[in-house]
Amino acid sequence: MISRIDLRGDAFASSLRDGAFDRDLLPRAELDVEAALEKVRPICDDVRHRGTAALIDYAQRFDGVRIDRVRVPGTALKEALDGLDPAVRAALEESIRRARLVHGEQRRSDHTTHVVPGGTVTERWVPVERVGLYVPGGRAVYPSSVVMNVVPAQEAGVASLAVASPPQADYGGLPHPTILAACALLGVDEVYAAGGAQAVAMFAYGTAECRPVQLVTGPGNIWVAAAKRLLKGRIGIDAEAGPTEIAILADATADPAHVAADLISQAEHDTLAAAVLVTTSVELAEQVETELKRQTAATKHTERITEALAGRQSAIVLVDTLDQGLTVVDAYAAEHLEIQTEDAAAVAARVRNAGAVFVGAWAPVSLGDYCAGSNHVLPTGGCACHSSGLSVQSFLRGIHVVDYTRDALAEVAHHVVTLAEAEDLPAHGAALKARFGWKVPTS
Ligand code: HSO
Ligand code: ZN
Repeated sequence: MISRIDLRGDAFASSLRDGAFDRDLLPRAELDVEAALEKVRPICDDVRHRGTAALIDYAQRFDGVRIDRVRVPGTALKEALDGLDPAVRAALEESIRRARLVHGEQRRSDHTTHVVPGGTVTERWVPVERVGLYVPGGRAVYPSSVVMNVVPAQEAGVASLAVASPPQADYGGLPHPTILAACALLGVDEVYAAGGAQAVAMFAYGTAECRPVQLVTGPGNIWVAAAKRLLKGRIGIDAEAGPTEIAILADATADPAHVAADLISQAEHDTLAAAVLVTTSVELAEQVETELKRQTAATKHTERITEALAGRQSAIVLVDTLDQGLTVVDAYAAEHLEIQTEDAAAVAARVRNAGAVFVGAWAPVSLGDYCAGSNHVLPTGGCACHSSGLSVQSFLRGIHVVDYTRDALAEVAHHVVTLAEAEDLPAHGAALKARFGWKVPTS
C-alpha cells in the first residue's frame, strides 16, 4: 500500500535545511544509468564500425527477429495507415491538430538589438537540420509520443526527420503498426526498425542506410538513456526520460475518486512510476487510500500499479497548510503536477517547479498525455527545477549575429583592449589595434 509521510506540526519545520525544503526527504526512484554505460559502449562501437550488419545482428539478439534490412519500406507505412482503426486515426488526428495549435505558436522570431548606433546583435533562430526520434516498442507502444516529438520538430522547421523503433517479431520484423501509422499520419517517411542503444548509435554515427543526425529525442529504456548519455556531444539529446511521475496538491475540496484515478493513471506506466499526493486534508488522504485499493483492484494492470504505489517513490504527504504543500511540491519538482484545490488557478500560478501543471478538476494528466495540445515529453527525476519539456525551442538554435560599423567598433575598442590585457591575452587586443593603425582610438 502507498506509504504516508506526515509533515504536520513540527515535522515540517525540521524538514527545512537553511530555510529550503530538503528534497531528499521526498520519495524518488533512481535509475542507475551510469552502470548501463559500460554495457552499451561496445554495442555503440559495433554499430559505428559495422553499421547495418550490426543492427541486423542486434535485432536477432535483443528483439528475437531476423530482419534483412533496417529501413522500413514506404509500402509498409502506407499499409499500416490503411489498416489503422478509424477511431484511433480520428483520435490521433485530433491530438496532432491540438499539438500543432500550441507548438505552432512557440516559434520565436528573430530579434535585433541596436546596442549602439551602427552596432547590432541579432538573435537568429535556426532549426537543427536533421533529427532522429526514438520511439520505444516493447511493453510501451506509444504512438502519442510520436506525435509529441514530431510535431514540435516539424513546427520548428526541421528539414529532415527520421524515426527508429524496435523490430517486432509479431509484425515480421517491422516496428509496431500503430507507430508506423502515426509516422505516416504525420508525414514522416523515413523509419527504421532499430531499438535500444543500437538505434541511438545508428542515428549518431550513421550507416549505409541512415544518414547521421545532429539531435536525438524521444523516450526509451535505460539502455537508450545510457546510449544518449554516451553519445551526447557528438549528438544533441533531449532530457534523459526517467520513470513517469505524478504529484497532486489537493485540499478537502478535491474528489478522492478523481485523485486516486489520476495517481493510478501514471502508476500504470511502470513499476518504478511515482504517484505522490500532497494534501492538507487527512480525510481526503484516507478516502484516497480506500479509492486506490478499490480502483487498483478493478483495473487491468493491477500488479504493475500495486508495485508502483507501494514503491518507495510513491507516498501521501500530509501538511498543515497549502503554503507548506506548495513548498513540498516545488521541492519535488514533479514531471506532472495537478492542483486540485479551491481556487486552483491562483494556487497553480504560485508553482515554481513542475514539468507541466494541470489546473483544477477538469484537467487530468491523461488529457495532457494525449489531447490537451501540451507536450507530454517532460523533465523527470526533479529535473523540472532546471529544465523544460520538449517544445519547438528544443529543435532550434539561437545564433548571435554581430554586426558593427567602423565607428561603432572604434567607440568601444579601448574597453576591449583593456579587458584583453586584464586577462593577459594581448593578441585579443591586437585584433582591434590592427584595424586602427595599431593605435586604440580614444573616444
Ligand atoms: N505520461 C507519459 C506519456 C504517455 N502517457 C504516453 C500515455 N502515453 C509521460 O508524460
Ligand atoms: Zn501517461
